[in-house]
Amino acid sequence: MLYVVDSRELGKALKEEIESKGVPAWYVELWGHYIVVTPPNSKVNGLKTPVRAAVELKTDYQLVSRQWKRDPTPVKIGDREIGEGRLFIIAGPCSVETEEQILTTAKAVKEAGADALRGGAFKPRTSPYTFQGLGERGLILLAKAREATGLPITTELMDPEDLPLVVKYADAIQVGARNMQNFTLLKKLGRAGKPVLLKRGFGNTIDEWLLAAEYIALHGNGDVVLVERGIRTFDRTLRFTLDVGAIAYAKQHTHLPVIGDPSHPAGDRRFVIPLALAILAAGADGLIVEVHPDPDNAWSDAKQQLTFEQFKELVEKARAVARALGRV
Ligand SMILES: [Mn+2]
Repeated sequence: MLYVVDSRELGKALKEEIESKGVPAWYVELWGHYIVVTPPNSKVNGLKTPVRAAVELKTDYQLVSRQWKRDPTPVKIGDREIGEGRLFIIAGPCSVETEEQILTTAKAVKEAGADALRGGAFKPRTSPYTFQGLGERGLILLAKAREATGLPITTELMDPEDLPLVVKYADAIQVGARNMQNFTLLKKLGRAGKPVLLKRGFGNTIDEWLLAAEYIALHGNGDVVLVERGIRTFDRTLRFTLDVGAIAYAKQHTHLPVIGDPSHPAGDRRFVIPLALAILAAGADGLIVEVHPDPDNAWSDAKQQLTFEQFKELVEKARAVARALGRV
């Protein structure tokens, strides 16, 4: 059950009243609402605290569901908003490598029309022998690029221990596919005070993805952006299978923004633009895409990163699709 009340005092009173009847309850302030939630299918009768709305949800994820909050939730990244009605593009290299690399990329993607800069400092790599990221040095270089261009920066957090460090530099924190169900990390991000870009695990269902978002919201952070990045199927021709249906489904079932990553499912730069356009056509609010000044010599994901020229082409085509769908 989800209850919306008129004040913090009423929220706390309602939580106490429900708990006195032996049912667990959580109080959260999210998206301008005072909310009390109890586990799904745990209706309590005869409550005395006045409530504005009591909603019985038909899903396990409650806070992030569109069943009670029909208006879309915009999420602010730096001074820019990601949400319904406009196209938001995050671009940058897979990994931060050198000062020159990140600065030239930041300038190029900004000029082409990107809204935010991405760059990995802590890299989740399949092999322990491959480049693991520059760590804090990478974060410092990202901050320099923000200073030079004004673009907000997003980067992945892997280890909950690095949270204070990443919070210090990043405007939004990425949770990678491999960490989507790292519940310790998700709970900590609930208290991080920064927007979260939550990638879908490549072996996870849509419901598991939405429940991961619910974890972050229930622990106090409503600024969550869902990111579809491809799943693993029987077909290994492309690196992953982009699940465009998941984007359409998530847009209808949650009020949170949904974006797509065309780079990792493509695995090859020749397929990134078509996948990006499919992501937008399926209803996503934006893209997160890998761009590198010299992709062939990149220290990670060399095959799939776009050149500056290709990124310009992507932005032009993406804008045309967005316009056709009534977005700006
Ligand atoms: Mn990558």
